[in-house]
Amino acid sequence: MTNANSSAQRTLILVKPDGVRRGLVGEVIARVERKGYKISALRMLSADKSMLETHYAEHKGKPFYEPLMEFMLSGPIVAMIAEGERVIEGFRSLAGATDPTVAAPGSIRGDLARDQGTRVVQNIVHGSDSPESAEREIKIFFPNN
Ligand code: D4T
Repeated sequence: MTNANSSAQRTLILVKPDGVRRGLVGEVIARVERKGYKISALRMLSADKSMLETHYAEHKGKPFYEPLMEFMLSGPIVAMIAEGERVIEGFRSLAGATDPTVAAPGSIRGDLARDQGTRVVQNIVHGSDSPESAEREIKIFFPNN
């Protein structure tokens, strides 16, 4: 084996304002750590509009874009970098489906979130969906990492 660590990855995880408001930061961190991933950076911040415009550029123009921006600006968030083999896929599995109503029980969204009747889904966490997205998103929230 020339590269025994080829599947090691990093991902950006956000605890969104609903997760912070509900006191679920520790719960999210505990699940990530219990799964065995390493948290290599962590910060609480209030996102600004330009960070979110970059982060959610792919959703610009969609009906949920403005409510999503408003929601993400509605309170502090917690950003972290998690590392490990296949962590991108692994965290998305821990998070569960985007729609918390049908997210599998056992997942963060399946256990801890539901439809609140709002114009944007409030689903506690974000996780990068590819290595390219992860590196792009990490730069937004951790410019020095
Ligand atoms: P994030 O990006 O927050 O981890 O969520 P997902 O990867 O699961 O979902 P996404 O990027 O497709 O959507 C971003 C954000 O918008 C909300 N949303 C999404 C919504 O309110 N209505 C919708 O129809 C979609 C697709 C939820 C997450």
